[in-house]
Amino acid sequence: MTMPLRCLARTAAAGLVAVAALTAAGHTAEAEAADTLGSAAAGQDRYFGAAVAANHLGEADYAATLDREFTSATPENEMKWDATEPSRGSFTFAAADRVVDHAQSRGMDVRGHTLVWHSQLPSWVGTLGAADLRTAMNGHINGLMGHYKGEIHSWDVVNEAFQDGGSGARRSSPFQDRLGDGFIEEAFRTARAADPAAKLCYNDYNTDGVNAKSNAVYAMVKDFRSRGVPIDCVGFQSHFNSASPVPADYRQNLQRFADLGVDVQITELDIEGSGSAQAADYTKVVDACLAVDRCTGITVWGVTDKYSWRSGGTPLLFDGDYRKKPAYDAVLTALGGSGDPGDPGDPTVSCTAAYTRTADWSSGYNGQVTITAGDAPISSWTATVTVPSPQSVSSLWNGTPTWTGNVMTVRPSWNGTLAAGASTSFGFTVAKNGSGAAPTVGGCTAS
Ligand code: 9MR
Repeated sequence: MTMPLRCLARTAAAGLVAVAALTAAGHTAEAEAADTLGSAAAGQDRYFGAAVAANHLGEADYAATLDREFTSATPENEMKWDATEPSRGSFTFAAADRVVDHAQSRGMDVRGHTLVWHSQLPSWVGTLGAADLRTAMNGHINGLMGHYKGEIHSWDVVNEAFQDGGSGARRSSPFQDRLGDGFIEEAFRTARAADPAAKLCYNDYNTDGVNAKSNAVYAMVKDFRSRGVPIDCVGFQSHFNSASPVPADYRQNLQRFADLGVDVQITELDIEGSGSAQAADYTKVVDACLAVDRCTGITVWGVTDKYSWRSGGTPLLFDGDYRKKPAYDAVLTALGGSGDPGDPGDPTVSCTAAYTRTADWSSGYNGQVTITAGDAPISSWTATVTVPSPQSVSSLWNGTPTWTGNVMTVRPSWNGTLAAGASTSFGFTVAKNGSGAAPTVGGCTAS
């Protein structure tokens, strides 16, 4: 039952991809600047992907942002061993299918993550002896790759098999401990037979620059290439923060792997931080990928900061309200695209006005209105103040008033430009003429 359903999905998706390609070609002919991450990356012959969680697809903004911006989807957890084969030989694909079906129906490609990994491994795997474990590993690869045969552009066949630190040694895992170094080669050979159309990747972290760990992976890939072990790509996870910044030799490292004859992919990119510093780091990563011909695509590890595995570090391109961050603009620009003001997802240009009475005496008072920009920078603002009759305004500072009856419309004098969230204020002196009533501030508009 399962295979025919997945084959139908694939055929439908292929049709959609063809339409998308035609549309993209039309855009190029009109020389329009690409205004999404996916279309800008396509202009550089690359994909731009995101890790996707099945349980968020029902959230309209999540799905809309994913569908608008990305051309590749990696199920964040749904294809892992604990999710797909919780007990031996019994496969559950429902959650992974939801991600794959969603992606395909929107013309996105799918990255497979991951077949053989020491983590998110159901406990039964760790109880097996060597012979049984070998059979189980190959059975797991065949089960997953068979289910999605022809539908996955790249599979992370083996994930994180090397230790951190200076030794370049393999990491202890049931596979390493019972099958020895050869388990990686065996996994790749099994994977090639299971789905010859899929690119087969080795994926790891802290291998983004030249170091002992990446040297060990490099030696393995070189050995595989020289002996004809089927490997097509190396994934560089690229989880960055202040303790693990974008390495200065990132491009050189990607290039030395590419020179072995494999593609390189940035597979789980996120960079903790905010504002222009975060944006500059994202630019470094995109520039490095674009400088390496065989860097075929970039995947960010999530759509929105609020669902990131490092959500406290706000490491992604969209904030928790799906607004584009400066890092988004930097990536789009680095990919050769450009956004339009008023794009969906752009922060709205807005301001608020708040009134306080700052001084009061028998015949008069001073009022102050504080103007605060919303989530986007503004270049001008307008606030209205209704002064109750019979009061009159005798002076006003830090603003330029025009009058209609007793409604005063105030625009900036020198203080129109405000950064996102920044404030300015104007003040005025009122003659009470017998009434101490408060003025009414009628709101703020920004441009
Ligand atoms: O983002 C994933 C998170 O939701 C899971 O809880 C976590 C469990 O191990 O795995 C995260 O994804 C990891 C990926 O599969 C492999 N590289 C490191 C990623 C971040 O931990």
